[in-house]
Amino acid sequence: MKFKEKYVIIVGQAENACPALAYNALQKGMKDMFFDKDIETMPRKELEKLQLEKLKKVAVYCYENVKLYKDKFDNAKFDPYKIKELSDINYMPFTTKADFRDNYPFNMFAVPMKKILRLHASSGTTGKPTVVGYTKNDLDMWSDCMARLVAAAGATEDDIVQICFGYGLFTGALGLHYGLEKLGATVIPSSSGNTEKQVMLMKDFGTTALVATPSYALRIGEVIEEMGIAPEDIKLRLGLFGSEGCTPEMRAQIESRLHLFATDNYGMSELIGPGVSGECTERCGMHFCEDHFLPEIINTANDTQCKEGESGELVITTLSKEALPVLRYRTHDITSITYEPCKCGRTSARMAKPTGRTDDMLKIRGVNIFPSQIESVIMAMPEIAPYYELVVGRTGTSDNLEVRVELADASLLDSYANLENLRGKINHNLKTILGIDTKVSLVEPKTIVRTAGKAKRIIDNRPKEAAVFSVEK
Ligand code: DLL
Repeated sequence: MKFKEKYVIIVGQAENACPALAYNALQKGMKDMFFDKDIETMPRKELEKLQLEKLKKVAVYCYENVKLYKDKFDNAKFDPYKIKELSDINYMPFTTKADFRDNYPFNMFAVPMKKILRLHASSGTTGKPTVVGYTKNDLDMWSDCMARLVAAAGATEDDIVQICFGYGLFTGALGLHYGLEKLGATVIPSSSGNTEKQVMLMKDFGTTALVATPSYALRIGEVIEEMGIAPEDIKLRLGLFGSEGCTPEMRAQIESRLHLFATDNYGMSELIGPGVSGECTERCGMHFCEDHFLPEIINTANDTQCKEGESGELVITTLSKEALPVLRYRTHDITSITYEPCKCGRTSARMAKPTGRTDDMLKIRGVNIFPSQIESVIMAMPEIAPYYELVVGRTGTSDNLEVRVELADASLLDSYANLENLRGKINHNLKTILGIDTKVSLVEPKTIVRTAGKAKRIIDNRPKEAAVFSVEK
């Protein structure tokens, strides 16, 4: 095992609507430790020096080994041999999802197939998936990043971790799996679905940490309740969540149902999978594994870099990948970055929870709306269950939106007046946040579909050519 040092620190105020519960979860043995302290606490000047060296190498490596980059650089008259400082990245062309599509399946690989040990793929909404390949060194780097991030979130070698991401082409399960094994934790590769069995295993095996999408974590909480299992019979203390957005309100719901301390992980298949960034126990942003992933925030109006703290599109350059290096990848995720030192001692940049994607913004009667704004309202109302669907249509040039929410308690159905009061209250709360009226529909308890992976909350009824966002990505 590669622990360089172990640290036990008292965790400060976490971003959390349920501080008492989270604190109890921490008291159940959560420690904050470093997996690779030298790198994780490296002074920023040294880190930036390392990044510059790696940036120079990866730019030349891409130019010499991937036709796409040779063409892009030549067209943009960008000379990879002349990079002198990190800010020279501003002149480097971007890479997009379309580049992956155009080079399907393997044309963006920088090594011959015999060097590829693993393939993963992400499902797109239409057509072919995005394919990613890994060399042995890539797989080692990936599990190192994951081990760092789960250790930062409080996982230890004493944890019994149930991985409820779907195993298969999706990067989530195997990414967490190998990282947690590298840390020394006990892994239960239970995959997603068959939730009653998941709960049985959780109880019988004494699972202490759960890996899942936030929406599946909620579903697991619901089934624990349905099975009449007392929270004390489940030993969960830590949630390692990610792969989809989770508002603070939804996180609070998960924590109060599962009695654990929930942490967030960010990543995407094209870049590696999970392992790009993740929260430490301070929960004040997700730390990048910045020696491997160089982040920028781009103003989409003019494609220039934003200042620290400003919100824009996250763009990432992989600094160490061999099989599939990716330069200035446009993630479409909207977030901001801070370089402020974190109380945990890590020196890496941190990203805020993404507020949405540049391609999932809805324009309703001229007002820009992100689904996460709606989620924050719904999750904060006890009368409604934490499940919802957004049905988007189009009238003329504007989108219209129906918000379908599920009643928490069937007894509300007995009174029309109560239902109307509730609908009015939801409408009012949504209007306060969004600034416009929306159509709110109340549906019976347990009628909105539960998923074991990423929730599909948007039903897009707009004519095909008008749909400007994709739901899955
Ligand atoms: O979801 C990788 C992953 C697996 C990350 C497990 C974390 C944990 P993709 O399927 O390619 O990869 O989806 C990537 O999911 O661009 C975001 O829009 C979204 N996403 C991922 N993590 C988060 C997060 C994996 N923590 C896309 N918060 C990304 C919000 C997230 N959105």
